[in-house]
Amino acid sequence: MKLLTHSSTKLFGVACPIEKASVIIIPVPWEVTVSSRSGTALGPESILRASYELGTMTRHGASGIQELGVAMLPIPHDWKTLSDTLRHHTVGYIHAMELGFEKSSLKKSIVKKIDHYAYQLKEDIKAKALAYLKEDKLVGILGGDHSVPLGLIEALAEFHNNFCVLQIDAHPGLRKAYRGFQYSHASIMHNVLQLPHITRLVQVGLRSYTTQDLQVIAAEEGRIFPFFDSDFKRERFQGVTWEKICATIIDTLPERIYISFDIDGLDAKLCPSTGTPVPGGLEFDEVCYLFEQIVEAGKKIVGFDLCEVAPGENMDWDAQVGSRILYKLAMVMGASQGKTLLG
Ligand SMILES: [Mn+2]
Repeated sequence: MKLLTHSSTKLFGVACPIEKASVIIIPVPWEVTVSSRSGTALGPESILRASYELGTMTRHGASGIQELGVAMLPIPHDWKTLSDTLRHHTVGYIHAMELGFEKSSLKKSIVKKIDHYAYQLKEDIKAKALAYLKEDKLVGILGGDHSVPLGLIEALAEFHNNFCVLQIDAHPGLRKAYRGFQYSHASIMHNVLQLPHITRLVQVGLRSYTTQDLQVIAAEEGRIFPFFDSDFKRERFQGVTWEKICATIIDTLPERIYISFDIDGLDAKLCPSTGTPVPGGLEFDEVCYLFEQIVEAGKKIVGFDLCEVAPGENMDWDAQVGSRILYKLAMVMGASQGKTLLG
């Protein structure tokens, strides 16, 4: 695959040519299978815009990012257009399902069509990610809904025999072909676990799940390590420090970690426009501290995704939070690989 050698995005307000970047961000404006509110296909664009202001607002300014070199590829508007078109079909299909027509052959053909394009998207992302990983660059995905990181995780599996996925999320994402879609956002971790390279899935912030989810978690004991938000809250109310809780989480992590960050893992006040906000959740500073502690513990972050950020009607609030999380993810990944200092 021919690598892009220019960037027109100026993520974080810094013009970083792709050939000089240590970290490549692949934007994926895709939300074909989202089940409730839409908007996350606009995530990459809104975060990019919000990121222009970021350089002046952090302790180290833009210097950390400049030193690390972070470049976001141009947003692929053709995928956004396809996502919008296919989503019209999905909305009709989900509505028909709710009315009890899910077995009709017409609906099956819609599912087949959507699975086909979702597979193509995954392969496209995988090919892009592989090309940059081979150039010794670090790669992050900016969604889009939570179905989109699978291509990057598959690409990383070609480089690492075993690694762990640390998932920040209110939802387990363990449904098998949710609503019939193989690549549903609600099935991301089910799909990830099909890769034998993923030795562990550590889920942090869970607070919206079904009995079925809990059964899957129990059946995968030793491979899935769930951390429920309600347990965090109870411990915090009883005086346990966040540092201690972080240490417990870090104890479950092996050396190599992929971070899959669904923005709804955060307190809903920080992501009011995301598709499925849930009360409770992690604070911004708590999650930043957890990431810093992971780096301090000497773990290597091999890749990440940030998904489900949607601009909504709150102007750019969701995107402001999202851009700061993206900044943090890029910095901690770079720092964990010795390419920059924690910023
Ligand atoms: Mn979620």
